[in-house]
Amino acid sequence: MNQDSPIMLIGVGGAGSQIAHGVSRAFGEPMRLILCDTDSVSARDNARFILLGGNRLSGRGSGGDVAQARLAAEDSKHEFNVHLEGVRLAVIVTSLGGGTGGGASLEIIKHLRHLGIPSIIFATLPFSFEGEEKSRRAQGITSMLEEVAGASIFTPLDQLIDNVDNMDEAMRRAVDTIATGVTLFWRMLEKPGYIRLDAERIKKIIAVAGRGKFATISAQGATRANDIIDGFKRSTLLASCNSVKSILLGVLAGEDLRLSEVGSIADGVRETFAPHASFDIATVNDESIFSGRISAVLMLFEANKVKANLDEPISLTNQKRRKRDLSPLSQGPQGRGRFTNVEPTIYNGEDLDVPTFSRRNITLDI
Ligand SMILES: Nc1nc2c(ncn2[C@@H]2O[C@H](COP(=O)(O)OP(=O)(O)OP(=O)(O)O)[C@@H](O)[C@H]2O)c(=O)[nH]1
Ligand SMILES: [Mg+2]
Repeated sequence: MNQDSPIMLIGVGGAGSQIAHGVSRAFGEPMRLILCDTDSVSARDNARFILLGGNRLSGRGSGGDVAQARLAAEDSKHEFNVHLEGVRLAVIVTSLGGGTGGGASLEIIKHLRHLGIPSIIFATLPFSFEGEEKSRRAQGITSMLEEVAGASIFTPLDQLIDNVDNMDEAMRRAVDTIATGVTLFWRMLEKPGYIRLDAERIKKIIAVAGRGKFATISAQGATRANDIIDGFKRSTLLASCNSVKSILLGVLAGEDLRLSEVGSIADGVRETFAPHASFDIATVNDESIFSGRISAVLMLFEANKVKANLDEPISLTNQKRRKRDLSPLSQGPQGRGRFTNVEPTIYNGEDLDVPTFSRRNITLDI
C-alpha cells in the first residue's frame, strides 16, 4: 500500500470494487486503494475495505436501493478520514445500475469535496439487456454525481465489449477494458516520464473538468503514432463529445518513444477533437511494460463547471441548493427553522436544532 501518494483510488459497490481491484492488479505495484461496499463480499485480502452502513444493511448490499445506499455511506463516511492523510485527488470507479455504486459514490464524493479533495469518477452504465429499470436508476443519478464530482465519465457497458456475444466473456471484457483504461490513467499520474503533470496541475484540471469521455488505444510498428490517431477518430467511446473545452492526453511508451511521435499524436488529437480547447499532456516511459508499443489515454471534457475555489473546503450544507433540488420539507440553506434566534445546541460539532435530514444533506424523495 503506497501511503505517500497524493492520489487515492476508491472502488464503490460490487462491480466498482471488482474494477478497482482489477486496476490494482494491473498496476502491479502498491497503490493507495480503498474498496467500499454495503456488501461484505466485496472485501479482498490485500486491499483496505470499508463496509458501508454496517448496522443499517447488515453487510448484504442495498438490493438496488439508492436511498439506503446513500444513508449507509453517510453513516460510514468518517471511516474514510483516517485513510486520507495527504490525499489531493480521488479517483472513484463504480458501476451504476444497483444501489450502492451510485448512491454511495454520491455521498463519498460530497464528503471528500467537503474536505477539499476533488474527485474524478469513472462509472459504467448498465448493459441494455439489463432492462429499463436499471438504466433509469443509473441515469437518475448521473446528473447528481456530475454536480458534485469535478470530472465525471460515464461509459455504457455496451460500448466496452467489442461485439463479444458470450455473456460471461462480455461481462469480463467490460470490466477488463475499463480497468485497463483507469490503470493507464493511474500510471500517467503516478509514473511520469519526460513530460509530467504534477498532482496540483491534475487536481486543478479535474476539479473543473465536467462531464467527459475517455478512450485508450495501443499500437506498435512503424506507423504506431498514426494508428493511435486513427483509433481515436474511430472510437465509439469518444463519439458525440460536442463541445470539448479541455483535453488530457497521456502517451505511455518504452525508451524508443520519439519526440516526433508525441508531437504527431498531440497535434492529431487537437486537430480532430478541439483545436482551441485547453490541452495538457503527460508521457510515461517504462521499457518493461511498453517495450515497442505506445499506449495512449485520451480524455475529452466539456468543462461546464463553475470554477471552484479549490483550496477552500466547500460546505455543502450552506451551499445554495437549486430550487428543484429542495424537497417540500426542506427549510432552505440555513435549516434552523424556528430555532433561528436562539443559541444553537451544538453536539459533536453538529447543530441539533437543525433537522437530521437537513444536517446530513439528505434529499427526501417525497
Ligand atoms: N461487466 C460487469 N458488470 C457488472 C458485473 N456485475 C455487475 N455489473 C454491472 O454493475 C451494475 C451494478 O451492479 P452491482 O455492482 O452489483 O451493484 P451495487 O453497486 O453493488 O449495488 P447493490 O448491490 O444494489 O447495493 C450492474 O447493473 C451491471 O451493469 C460483472 O460481473 N461484470
Ligand atoms: Mg452489490
